[in-house]
Amino acid sequence: MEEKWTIEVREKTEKHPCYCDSDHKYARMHIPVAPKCNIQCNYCNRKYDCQNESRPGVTSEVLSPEEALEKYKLVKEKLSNLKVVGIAGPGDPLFNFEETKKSLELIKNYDPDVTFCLSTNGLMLSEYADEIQKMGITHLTVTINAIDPKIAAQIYSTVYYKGKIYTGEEAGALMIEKQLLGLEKMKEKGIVCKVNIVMVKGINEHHIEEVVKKVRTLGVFMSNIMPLIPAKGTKFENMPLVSNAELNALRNQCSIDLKQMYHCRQCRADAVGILGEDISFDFRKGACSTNK
Ligand code: CLF
Ligand code: SF4
Repeated sequence: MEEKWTIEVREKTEKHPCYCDSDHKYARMHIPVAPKCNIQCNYCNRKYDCQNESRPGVTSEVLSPEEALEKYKLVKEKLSNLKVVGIAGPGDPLFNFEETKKSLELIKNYDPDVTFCLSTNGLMLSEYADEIQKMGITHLTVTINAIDPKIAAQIYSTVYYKGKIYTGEEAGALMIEKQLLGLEKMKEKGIVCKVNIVMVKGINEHHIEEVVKKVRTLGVFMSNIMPLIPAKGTKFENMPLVSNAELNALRNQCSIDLKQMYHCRQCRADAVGILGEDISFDFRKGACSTNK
């Protein structure tokens, strides 16, 4: 890894199951403490709440910060290879900032060695840059599906920012401006960033290479191109599926410019365990089972 990251951060990256080329040794745990979102992506439906459904935004329960700490203690006891606590929804962690901050504070007091990871839509990222660094977050993902407002307008239906609702190209332009500014700030702070991109056939598939080239200039560690999951009840529910061959061809093409992630499992907001070998851990019932 490059000099811009401290030795401590580089060591954490080597044990982060999403950032390292996985040999499936280390586990991560998502704490679902962030229920609200400030935007509406056309592929997102957080209403379906099913134990058997595995996709981003899905959780069986939303936890308070105190419950998240209790769950962390239980999981840590069971998984000695647990390295990372991530907040990946079900909404946006920065739009639920107080819950995010409190949860991480509590867990850090209990286990100062844990790696903290956030996944955000990026709208509030530049504004919380100082706080993110103070909270000890070392790894951060921003989902950037387009850097052209016309394309972004087809993916985000509404954006709520500072008391105003934006739609169309205005919404797309605002998202792009904030996401790119956020990445710039993260780079200044020495935080390791990854950019997730949802590949939507007919909308952004021919534009993704451009997104990757752009975020590379902002010092991101890698990008993660993920296929659209056409979830029921969303505007994109009838959109075509992306095949593995199409997905990997695009990843290979983009790997010329930037390191690519090939092992993403499009995790639930309450995922726990090694990637692809999640443990279903119902905190309130104290139940635990494997969910491969
Ligand atoms: Fe979670 Fe995301 Fe952190 Fe990993 S997941 S917040 S970076 S700890 Fe990983 Fe899951 Fe893919 Fe995300 S496999 S969906 S990339
Ligand atoms: Fe859903 Fe995340 Fe988009 Fe918010 S940013 S609408 S939680 S996918």
